[in-house]
Amino acid sequence: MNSTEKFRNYINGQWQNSISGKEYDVFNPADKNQLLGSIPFCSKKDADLAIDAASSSLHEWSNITAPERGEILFEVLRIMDSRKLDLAETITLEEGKVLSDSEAEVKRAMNIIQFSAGEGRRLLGNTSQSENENNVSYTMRKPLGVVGIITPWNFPLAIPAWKIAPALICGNTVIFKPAFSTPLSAIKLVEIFEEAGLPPGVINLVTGSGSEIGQSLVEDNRVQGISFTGSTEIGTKIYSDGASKLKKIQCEMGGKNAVIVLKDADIEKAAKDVVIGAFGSTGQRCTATSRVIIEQEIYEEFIEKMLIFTKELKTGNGIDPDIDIGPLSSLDQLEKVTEYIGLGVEQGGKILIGGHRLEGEIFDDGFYVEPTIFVDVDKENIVAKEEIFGPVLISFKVADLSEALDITNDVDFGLSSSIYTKDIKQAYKYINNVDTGMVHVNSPTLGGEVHLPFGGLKSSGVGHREQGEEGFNFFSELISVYIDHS
Ligand code: UN1
Repeated sequence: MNSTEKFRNYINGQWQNSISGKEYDVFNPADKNQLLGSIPFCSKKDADLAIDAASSSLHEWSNITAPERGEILFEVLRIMDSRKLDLAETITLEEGKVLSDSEAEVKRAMNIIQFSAGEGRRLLGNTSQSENENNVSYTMRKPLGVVGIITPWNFPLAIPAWKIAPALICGNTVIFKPAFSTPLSAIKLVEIFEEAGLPPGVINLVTGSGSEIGQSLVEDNRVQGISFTGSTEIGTKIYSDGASKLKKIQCEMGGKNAVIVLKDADIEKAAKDVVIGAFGSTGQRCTATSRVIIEQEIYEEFIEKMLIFTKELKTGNGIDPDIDIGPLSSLDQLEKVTEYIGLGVEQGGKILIGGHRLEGEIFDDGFYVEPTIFVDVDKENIVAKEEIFGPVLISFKVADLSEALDITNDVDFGLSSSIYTKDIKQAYKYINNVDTGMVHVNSPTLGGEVHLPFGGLKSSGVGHREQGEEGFNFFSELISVYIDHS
């Protein structure tokens, strides 16, 4: 059903249009004829207003006690709990992922809000022994100040939550720029913060052009920190432009995550996990499995098992509970993924299953592509090296763990990886030699728990990790205090 609802920005506690009055429409990627609403198309002027508001409210917000800020986050949690299904449906409608994935995303957003709310009763510093008699020294945390939060379309609720909640508990004020194609989850999240009693100006939502708003946040001297998740190309620009302004920047970017399967692995479990890791969420997550590296003794058997599980997956509109794989999130994504598949074949890769856009009936109205497995791929093939961000898995056959590690590490990215084995020695060799920020043994490359740091090495990330204690370290400055009471 079409919605002609007009949504607004949220600046200084007011829901408002863009200054220019410009708007744009958002559609459902499972059915491009379904209009979901119109959204303010903002520019630099709107971003400036948001920065004004965040700057004016900073003093008051950072002087509210941290436990009190925590109480507001606990209230956010209670409201989210009462709206779980609506939030999950919104994610599925605008992003395309299947409803069970959206429900898991809502849960993940709630977990991080709970974790951050509790931190309001800690935000610890350290006391230390002074060199001088009758002196005391200790560290304490202060907020960074005004921070910009720039988020991608693939986790339109959880990623904003895992940046905004730690930012707020540390006493920062926020300008939130959600992805162009998924603003509705962002709007619902900000509505919840408002209802929970967040004072005006503490969170400000600006929708529209990423490049213009992002650039305003990077250039304005009143913004002290930026937390970004998205492509390596844009993250690199934000990081380097921000560095020239001496801002604190955190960028979480791409992945090309590999699973190694050794000959002693539980093949059934490993094959299931690889298929889910590669094709769940239509492969559109930075921790998706995009390479599987199999020891030669079990290669044929493992490929056979993956084929069986892949054939069982049902692709369609993610709002239908029987569906396993939703559409890609936009026409751009569809074009990018199908282009990569074409290049992979041109460069000598063989497709074992899939490889095409799905057509006919409902598929013509959305951006659907078949789950695709490549075999016999040269290590230098573009699909073996670059992040595709779609349901495409590349398989390799190797002689042993050393060769598997060489392939795993031979990419620009270093986000997540996994090994399947029962041999503790091999597992430790892998843990100690793999170049990724998150390492799994006998579990998929996917996701992470909110109390552990999330992020990667090499081109996958720069700056502090997100989540866990590192999230609070990014959003605060540690001040050293020396007191002489002699
Ligand atoms: C996950 O894969 O569970 O943009 C989270 C991304 C990552 C977050 C992924 N920053 O896909």
